[in-house]
Amino acid sequence: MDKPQATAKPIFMAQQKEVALPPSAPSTFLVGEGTPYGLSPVSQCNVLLINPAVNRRTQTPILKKIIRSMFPTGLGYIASYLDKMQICKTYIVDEMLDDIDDATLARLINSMPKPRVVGLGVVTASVGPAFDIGRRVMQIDPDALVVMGGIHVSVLPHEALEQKAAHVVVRGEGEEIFADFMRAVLAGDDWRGGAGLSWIDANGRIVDNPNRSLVKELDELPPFPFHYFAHNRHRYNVGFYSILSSRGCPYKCTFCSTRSMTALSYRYHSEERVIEEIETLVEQYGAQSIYLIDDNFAVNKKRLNRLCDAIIAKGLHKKVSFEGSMRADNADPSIFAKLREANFQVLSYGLETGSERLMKMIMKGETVQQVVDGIELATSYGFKVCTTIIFGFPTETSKDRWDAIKLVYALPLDSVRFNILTPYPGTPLFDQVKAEGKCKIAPDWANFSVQYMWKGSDLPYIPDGTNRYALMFTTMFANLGYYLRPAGIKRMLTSKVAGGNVIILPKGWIASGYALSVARIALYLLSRFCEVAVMAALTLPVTLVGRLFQAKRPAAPAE
Ligand code: B12
Ligand code: SF4
Repeated sequence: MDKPQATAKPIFMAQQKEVALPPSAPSTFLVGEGTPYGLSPVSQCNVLLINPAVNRRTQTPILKKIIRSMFPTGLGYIASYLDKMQICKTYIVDEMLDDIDDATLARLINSMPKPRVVGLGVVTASVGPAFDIGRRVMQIDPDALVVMGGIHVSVLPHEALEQKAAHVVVRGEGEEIFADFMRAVLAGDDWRGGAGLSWIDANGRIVDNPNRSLVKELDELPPFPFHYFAHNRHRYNVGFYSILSSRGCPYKCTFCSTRSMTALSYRYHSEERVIEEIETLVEQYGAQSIYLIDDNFAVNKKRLNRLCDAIIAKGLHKKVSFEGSMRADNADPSIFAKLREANFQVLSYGLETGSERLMKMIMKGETVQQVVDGIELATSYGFKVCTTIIFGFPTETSKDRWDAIKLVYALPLDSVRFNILTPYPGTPLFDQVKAEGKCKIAPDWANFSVQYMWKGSDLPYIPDGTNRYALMFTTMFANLGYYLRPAGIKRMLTSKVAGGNVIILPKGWIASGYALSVARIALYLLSRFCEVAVMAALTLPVTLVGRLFQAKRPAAPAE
């Protein structure tokens, strides 16, 4: 039982140099006193935070290998806040890296001092595993409190409580809410009045306490605790070298979940704080490339200018490159020049669709042409540009999809990902398709993930005029076609990180043991594609009839 879990083989550390670090701990579950990372053993921690794995039905394990993986940011912030406030020590386990079987869970919980609190971070794609862990914790120790937080339970707090998977749900940003909760729990006080909590009373009634406001000054939160995750730095591939420099996004895209947590606010860390985190990653962990995981790092140009100036003044632009997501309409020549000077190399823009009509409908707030211009301008400044397209918006036609494919294939992009719309709860799009009675929710939301098409078929939403196989066929074709064109193959073989913001295929992978894994993945993808192509052909008559009906209906207003 106490046998350490095998540590996964290090995945490539693309663009990062290996610095002399203390030896890695052999396993997540053995980290504790005596490790060089200053982490506390579980026997000193009243809080166990778990990042549940994404549902296996949602994510194809074989694809997981090449998809960017990253430490659970939200849990890191919560743990370091409890530490800073000297409330208690926290132990973090990431199920994305290590399976948590019953014996392991029992060992962890039984090692904790009382009172014991187990916190789980939940996104829609991890509902099944999260609820399962919650129930298992309750069985192992009926006195332990199970708390859930994260975007999914913030939007739908009653679900976990009704399904007896959690005792308490923290709605919204968790640092301050959970700290107040833990203070009360440890003092033996009544925690039930805390703002931002939903809980279930002795009569089984759910109580939603009032909301708590967002953290006002982000810099009052402690710097991100990279040391909590450093023993697993090889297993998070390039995702270990990530910084969250701002929170939120003021735009109103109807498919995006961001506003469920941060409304339309945009808050950012001071440049001093961001520099401090960059220096930690560069000096302590040898980062050569850092990913800004902000929703949109370029909302405030003055701030971005100051940040770039600070990076340059410290000479960090000579040591490390940067990448991040922004909008094309936030870009202009002056900001591009400054970003290049600060050594930003990869930019991601969401193009979403090739149709101006759909762009208006999803309230993107920018036009297709603006994004196209932004991509071309960024490329002319030497940036590598990545984009994402969403197929399956309401009223979208098959012509819209093929137009988007043609458009994207002609753009000077470094990587692109075509996804099928996942109408996440909390978004206006979810409300719209649900109200129309067209949203299919599998048990535990297992069909809610952008990668679902590679694994399953019961998509959450299919627009009129197509069927699931036709939609999946087009999306898979678009993805495979992009990378299997001569230009795509060349890019995969020569780029520093092929796939840009999506997958991790470091330079030189073809001549390494990694090539075999890639071949297996390619075979899997092609076989799944053939399966879907056959189904699409068999169901073609249904699609054609659907289109006929669509043609007869009056066209949807262009808003
Ligand atoms: C960076 C990022 C990633 C990274 C790393 C994710 C990670 N584990 O940190 C990668 C690329 C790996 C990734 C993967 C995926 N992502 Co992502 N990702 C983001 C992004 C842009 C930032 C995440 C972040 O750092 N947020 C900042 C932190 C501070 O916020 P937070 O995580 O919500 O945590 C706070 C609260 O939620 C709460 N909280 C969270 N957990 C807990 C636990 C407890 C006990 C408590 C009390 C509180 C609490 O307190 C935290 C601190 O304030 C968000 C968008 C966003 N703005 O959040 C999308 C986002 C979270 N991702 C999303 C999705 C869909 C995915 C995937 C499912 C994609 C896929 N495979 O299909 C996977 C799921 C992986 C996973 N297990 O999380 C959606 C989730 C929508 C939804 N309803 O579920 C988002 C919201 C994007 C969007 N706009 O739609 N993602
Ligand atoms: S611009 Fe991006 S992050 Fe902002 S609301 Fe739209 S999709 Fe979400």
